[in-house]
Amino acid sequence: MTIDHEMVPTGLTGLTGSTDSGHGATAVAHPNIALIKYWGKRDERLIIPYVDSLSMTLDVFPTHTTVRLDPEARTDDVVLDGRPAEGEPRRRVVLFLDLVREWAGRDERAAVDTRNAVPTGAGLASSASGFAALAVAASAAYGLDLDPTALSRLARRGSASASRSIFGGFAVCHAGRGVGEAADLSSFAEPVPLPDFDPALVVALVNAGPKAVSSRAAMRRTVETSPLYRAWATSSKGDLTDVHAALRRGDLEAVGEIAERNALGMHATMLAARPAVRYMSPATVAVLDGVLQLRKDGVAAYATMDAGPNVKVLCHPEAAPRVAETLLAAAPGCSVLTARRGPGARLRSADEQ
Ligand code: 2P0
Repeated sequence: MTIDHEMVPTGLTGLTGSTDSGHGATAVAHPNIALIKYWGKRDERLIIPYVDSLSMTLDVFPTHTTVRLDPEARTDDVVLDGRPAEGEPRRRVVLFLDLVREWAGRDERAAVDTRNAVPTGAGLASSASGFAALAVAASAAYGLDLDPTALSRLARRGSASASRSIFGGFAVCHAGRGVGEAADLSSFAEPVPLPDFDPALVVALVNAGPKAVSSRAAMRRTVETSPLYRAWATSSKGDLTDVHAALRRGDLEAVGEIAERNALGMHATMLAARPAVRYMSPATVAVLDGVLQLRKDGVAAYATMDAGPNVKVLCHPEAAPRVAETLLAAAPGCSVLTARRGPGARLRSADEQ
């Protein structure tokens, strides 16, 4: 398999030039949007998905994360978007650092400073970019020299979707096989080389506020109570096979149709959970109507939605302005932004802004 530079995280070998004084490192990572979704864990501790997923890493909304070791400190210090993190977000970062310390055989505490260009927890994949950046920065700060597969497994322990943001362009995350260590070793993401497939993804932000139900709680409830979950997980396997074939053909229309049905099916599993989880708002449905209208008018545009009310619309780059205009008209008050495929997670050198 050929891997172009966009797909491989750079600066992951050693500390030279990429860390400050060997005690700290800064990394940047971008969110990804799944065309075939991950929803549901078969191992909550190791974060092993039930289903394979496939995504496009974006060129917008980066997360920048610095990890600096502090041999004097007795606890980790975690700052998220300029404020001390508390509660669950802090607990997840500390748990992640504990894992990195275990892998590195070290015990220093760390100061973590992470900044999202995207609203945190709004269904815009901030945990994907967040844990991908943290995996790259923390592994470098603690002196681990991980290959992309190991780095992707590490990122998965923060958030399964983060395993995909290690790579640029398109990536597939394997749900893995077996249980325990076998599952842990076989669940990772890897790039899907598609150098010529470069669609646009128009993001319609209908609400940038934090979601009412975390994706973690929502997927647990769905797996435990939704009678539709298993049917979706089974059909998702077929969707993945079909999307691989469509991607190889560069057939955006087929890719979009498969991605849209996969996302709507995932939301159907949530609507059938007890009690239901509903991330769609009236503005979401208005945007979906706008997408249908575009298709009626002959514009190839296909929607996907994650754990939030925002909609991402796949289209040809030349159609993006028209798509953006239509979505704005369909849901006045939303804001739109056009993303393209973006780079993998990487260490940032000291002189970069
Ligand atoms: C995805 N989502 O494939 C799916 C589709 C949201 C809907 O991955 O519990 O933050 O940390 O592994 O990765 C969002 O969930 O969940 C997500 P955890 P994550 O992108």
